[in-house]
Order: sequence, then structure tokens, then C-alpha cells
Amino acid sequence: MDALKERLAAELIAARERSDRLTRMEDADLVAQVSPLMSPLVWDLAHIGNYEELWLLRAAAGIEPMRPEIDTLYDAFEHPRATRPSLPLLPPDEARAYIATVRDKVLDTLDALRPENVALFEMVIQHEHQHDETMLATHQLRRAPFHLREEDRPAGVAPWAPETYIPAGPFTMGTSDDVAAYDNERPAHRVDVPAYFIDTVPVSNGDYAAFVESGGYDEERWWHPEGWKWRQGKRIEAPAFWFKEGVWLRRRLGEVEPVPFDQPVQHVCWYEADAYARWAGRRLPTEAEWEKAASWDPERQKAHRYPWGDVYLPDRANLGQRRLQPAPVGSYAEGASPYGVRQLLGDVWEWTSTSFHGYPGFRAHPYREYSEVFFGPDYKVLRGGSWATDPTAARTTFRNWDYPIRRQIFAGFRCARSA
Ligand code: AVJ
Ligand code: FE
Repeated sequence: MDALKERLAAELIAARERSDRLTRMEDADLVAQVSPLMSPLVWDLAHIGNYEELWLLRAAAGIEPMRPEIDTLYDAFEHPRATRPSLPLLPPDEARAYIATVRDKVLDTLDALRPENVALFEMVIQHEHQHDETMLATHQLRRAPFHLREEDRPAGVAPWAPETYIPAGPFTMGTSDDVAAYDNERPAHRVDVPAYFIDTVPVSNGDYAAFVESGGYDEERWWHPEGWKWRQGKRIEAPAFWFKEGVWLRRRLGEVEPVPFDQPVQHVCWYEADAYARWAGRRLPTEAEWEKAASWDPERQKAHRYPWGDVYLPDRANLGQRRLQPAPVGSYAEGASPYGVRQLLGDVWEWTSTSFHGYPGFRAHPYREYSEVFFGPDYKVLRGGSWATDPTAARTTFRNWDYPIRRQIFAGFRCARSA
């Protein structure tokens, strides 16, 4: 139990260091709204603390609300992102003081941690990192440079076969015994998957540029009808943040650089991924195909938490904001799954063809608004996490979802085909 408490405390502290780093800027920039798609950063900051108060002080420890009058301001359902700048939000100094007080009290309660509350701690740690990734997407939308340290270089690229064959057969999807798993990852269940091929690595910027250059954005036949409407209405011609001045350039965290053709494409929406796949004579993988390729060990007939095994190893994937961009395709050969598929975790979130639904036997826990209210045809599932995803929120069962038009997130894709 003591080692567990120490790990939870260390993870809470690490998440807060990350949040602090992402909000170390002028007050005016913290309260400004960069895009109606995103909250002012000061909203994310106070929301992180309010969520922590709700679950770790009130629900887990039975402590009275500190500032009940602010709860409604930070309730994501009462106030959609576009409306948040007009709310009477806590100013930056007050927001920082509030979340620091919550945190001090939470660390005090850790002494008397009860086993049934461990899952709430895991949830709150992941929640802070998920908002940190969202804050990075806000920084990416800003035009001003935001300087973070790039700590890591991938070890290098080893040759790969373009696609991997996965024979027909059942596998175990989801989990029933991972304490950190959200409700939408539960319960574990058998899924029989017909034989398929899946790309060994994600689609690269170079691959995607070939689609753009061949006029892919002007040919309706590659596009889903809704995707074609979106492309026409917004006059989209390339991934977000790309522009052409003789060569393809991109804006990344406020700086302009040539598009690195060897990296996975990112900032494409589901419709763009879907159109590319059709142009390439392929399709997006289903969510089950993605997870089977990532987790299933056919020899041992069991699923692993990471493609490479059950223990997190930092040199096997580009996670945790150590690099500020994807690593070249073909990196992290050691991080491949038993089927030999690479870069399943980290680098870019990967769009799947599947809409977001609960697994058979789904039970909302601990609250309906995390997952259940999003089930239905409107959201597409993304898997694997990006370079901006913390390892505490990355595993082979983790599910993310968004609208098929969204591309400010760090999302790319890989293709598949039926055998
Ligand atoms: C799982 C990324 C879609 O940011 O809307 C944060 C995560 N839920 N606070 C989101 C979440 C509540 C969620 N996504
Ligand atoms: Fe949240």
C-alpha cells in the first residue's frame, strides 16, 4: 500500500508540473480564447482542480465543498467550450491558488487511502493529463510560439514490411481487471475478427502529400458524402497547419518548418483519413482490428496492456510530450506488438472506422458524463494516444472519441484491408 501511495502522489505531482508548464504565460493569454473549439487555458486549469475536488475530496474523502458556487462554471456540460470565455471564471491567480489548496488536501488524505478509492485517483491523474493534451492542442492553434523542451530523440528506424497479416480468430477486447481503465474499456469480452491486413506503421506525411498532389481533395469519389460537404464548405485542401510555398510547410507550436515527409501525418480529420484510405484502395481499421493488432498475443492467447508486454517502457513508444512531434514512421521497432505492428501507442491518435459505443455489459462508472452520454453514431473512436499523451492514459484498451470533422487533435491513422 505504501508503494502504491507513493506512486499516486508522484503521478499527481508530475501531472501538476506539466499543467503548470503549459500555463506559464501572461494572464491575458490565459484568459483569451484561441478558437471556439477550445476553452481559455485558465478554464482547463481550474476545471482540473475542481474535478479533483469533486472526486478525491468530496466523493472519496467526504470533505465539504470548498467553493460550491464555482462548480457550475467548471461543469463541462453546463457550458460548452465556445461559451466559456464569457463566464465569471476565477482569474489566473485565484485559479492557481484554488487548485493548489485542493492538491494539498488531497495529498493529506492519501495517508488514509482506502483500496476502493484507488480507481478514483487513477481517474483524476489521467483526467489532468487529458486536459494537458487538450491545452497543447490550444497552444498548437495559437499563432505565437510556445517554447517547450524537446527531450527525446527516437533511436532510429528499422526496415518494415508495409502491411501485416492477422489471421481470423477471436481475441479478448477490453479489460475487467485494470484499475486504471475507464468504464468504456470494460468489460473484457471475446470478439471474433475475420482475417485482415493492417499497415505496419501509420500513414506518413509523404504518403499523404501524394494524395494531396494527385488531386485527392478535388475528387468526390474518394469522399464520404458528409466529408465531401465538409471539404467543399470549408475549402479544405490539405491537413490543418499545412501550407505550400514551393514546398509543403507546416506551423507547429508557432514555428514554421518544412513538412517532414517521414513522420506520421497528423491534424487530419476522420473524413480525410477515410478519403485517403479509399484513394489508396484500402479502408480504416475497425476498432476491434486495431485492438487485436495492438494487444493480442496469439501464442499465449492473451491480451497485453502495451503492444510489447505488460510493463510500461519509455523507450518503446513516443508518449508523454518528450518529443513535441511524432517520430519517423518505422521508429520503435522494439515496441511492436506480437503481430509485428509498430507505433500503435504514441506518435498520433489513430482514427478507426467504428462509432463510439459501450461494450456488451457496459456500466457507467463513476459518472454517466464521462462516456455514456457520447455513445451513438456521432463520434468516431481513436486509439493509441499521441506524442502528447501521458503514459498514464495510454494502453491497448484505452478509447478516445471525437467528431469526424475534428482535426486540432493530434490525430492521424493507418490503413487496413480485408483478407
Ligand atoms: C476523452 C478526450 C473526449 O476531453 O472531452 C476530459 C476527456 N472527459 N474531461 C474530452 C475528458 C472529461 C474527453 N475525451
Ligand atoms: Fe474534464
